[in-house]
Amino acid sequence: MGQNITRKIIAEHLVSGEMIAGSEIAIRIDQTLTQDATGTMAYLQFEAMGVPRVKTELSVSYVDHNTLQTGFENADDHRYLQTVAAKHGIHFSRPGNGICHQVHLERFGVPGKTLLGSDSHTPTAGGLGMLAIGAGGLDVAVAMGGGPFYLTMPKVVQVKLLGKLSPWVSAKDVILEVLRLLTVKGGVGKVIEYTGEGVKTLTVPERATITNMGAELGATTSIFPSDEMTKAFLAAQDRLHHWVELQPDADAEYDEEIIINLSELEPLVACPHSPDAVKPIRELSGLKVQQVAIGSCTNSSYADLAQVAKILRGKKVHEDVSLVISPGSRQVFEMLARDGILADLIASGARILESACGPCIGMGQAPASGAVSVRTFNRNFKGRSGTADAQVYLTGPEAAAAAALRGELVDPRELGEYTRIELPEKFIIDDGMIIPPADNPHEVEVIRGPNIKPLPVNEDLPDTMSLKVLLQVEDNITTDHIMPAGAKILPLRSNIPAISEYVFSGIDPTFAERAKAAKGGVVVGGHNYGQGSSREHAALAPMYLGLKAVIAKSFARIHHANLVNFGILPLTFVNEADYEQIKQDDVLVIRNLHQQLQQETIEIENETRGTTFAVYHGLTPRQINIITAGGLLNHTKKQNA
Ligand code: MIC
Ligand code: SF4
Repeated sequence: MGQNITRKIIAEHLVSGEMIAGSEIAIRIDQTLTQDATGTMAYLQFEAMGVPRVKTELSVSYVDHNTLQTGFENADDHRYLQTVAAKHGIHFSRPGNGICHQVHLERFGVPGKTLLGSDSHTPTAGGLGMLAIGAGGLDVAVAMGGGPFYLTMPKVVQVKLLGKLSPWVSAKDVILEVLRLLTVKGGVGKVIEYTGEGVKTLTVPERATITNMGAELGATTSIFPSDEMTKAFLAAQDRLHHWVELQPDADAEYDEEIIINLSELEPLVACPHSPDAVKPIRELSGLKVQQVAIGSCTNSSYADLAQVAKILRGKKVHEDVSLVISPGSRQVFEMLARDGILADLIASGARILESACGPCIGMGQAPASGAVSVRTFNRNFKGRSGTADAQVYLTGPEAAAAAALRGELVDPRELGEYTRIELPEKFIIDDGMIIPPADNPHEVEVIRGPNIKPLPVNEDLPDTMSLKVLLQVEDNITTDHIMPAGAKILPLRSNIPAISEYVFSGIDPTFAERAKAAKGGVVVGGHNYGQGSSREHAALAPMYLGLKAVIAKSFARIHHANLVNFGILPLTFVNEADYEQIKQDDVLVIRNLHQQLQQETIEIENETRGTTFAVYHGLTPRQINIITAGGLLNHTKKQNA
């Protein structure tokens, strides 16, 4: 049987398990990346493991999220990250050097290798033919220590691309089309592998836009072949030596297949408040727009911003629109400046931000009340922009630039003549803002500011638990609901007691208080619970508040793994109708838990209503050991002792 790319890379990195879709496997990790908002926890956990130097081929620590320094906290975190990196063999990409995924694609990604990153958009590097997976910080810490990464062997979906993109239609429209077809939960347990003649027409940065936003499908990752285009990109990055060819076998088999004809696509938009609420832009033509934000790890390559500049050249941003642009990396920023393109952006009235995540994670630039904001980003979850009632629409850079000029949504095909921006033959190479690990690690002192608090420790999982239903929520609850981000809360990422006060604050501001008072509780959810980011704070902070279990109709992959890592039971209804029989404040009792975990299902008594219902735990023996120990850190300590 012919192999696809995904299975080839997994086979080469397999440490344990069988490559049968749905069963647990472990793979060796070649490279890791972290960013500052998840990195502080990941490195605190790495330090707790007592491994002197990372055992990966390459580990990089980026600073890109918490760059709005409204107090000492973020700067303290940056200093901690820089010193801990120097000491333990990690490269450190300084604030200002760019968004982790963009910089990793440019400077470090290698086709055929594995990458584990503490950020859900790590699959961006799949644009280079890497098997790049997002995970919680603790899993990344384990990988840095040389441990394997455990995951469910995915199904592989072939997305066969035919034809080539028409003028004004971009890579963003390809992934929006995939989201329209598969929805935000359609990728769970799957790798999306792109094949077909159409692939050859897409540059690496375009492929990276597609693999980046594959995260919104809930997919394990997305991947492209490594071909002549990959070679050209790596050569332009002065990294030809990193190129290897990677193609599926001619008779490769896939679990599912989707065909997309690029020539038939048109400009699309994802409507509030979900990346899969996709429509043709022409259907929304005329909708008044108050803010346009261009950037993020999805759409901030040199070609993206050069295309935007071309549209804006010699024109002014509409008087009712605020246009903000954040270049994806310092490489992109410097090239725009040297080519004079930056001058066109400035002259048009665009507000230029530093190379960082910025507005994408609510780090500044919150829109006005009720405003329509058009963004080239990947997520439009309610409230993520920093304004609870803002209406966020996601488009490609061309449509965003058009909206900035017209003050309303317009199909960019109305703009007239189109020229495609080619991949530069040579990028500007300057790694001066990436600090290599220290030669004298024993002399490096790790500096911790007062905001960096020790990791909270969980207790062993009790055998009998009486748990209050603290909250009942609907389908597709995101980690932004569970543990909000934004300029006010993000600086508390290294301080679990402080950040835990904000758990579910957007849904119910009394949650933290009630959870602490209940001394043990459960959250009841719908389908795809915990979709979105990899932030382990969405498990760690609820754990700190006493959450012992989440009962949902289904879970998103990374959040499920994070719950296990922090000793919270992820349970799914055997009979989904039982969801309706539970109300907030009900008391649920689980008895003989340790014995029940040896069976397929667990019986739960609803003491308040005098009923019982069954749930699946779906945990492997390895995961049961972790959960009963109160989480992966406790489990590892016990094993070592
Ligand atoms: C996001 O886009 O939500 C983030 C912020 O990059 C997160 C990571 C985090 O919460 O720190 C992600 O996607 O994993
Ligand atoms: Fe940063 Fe936004 Fe990308 Fe997350 S999605 S890594 S916040 S740019």
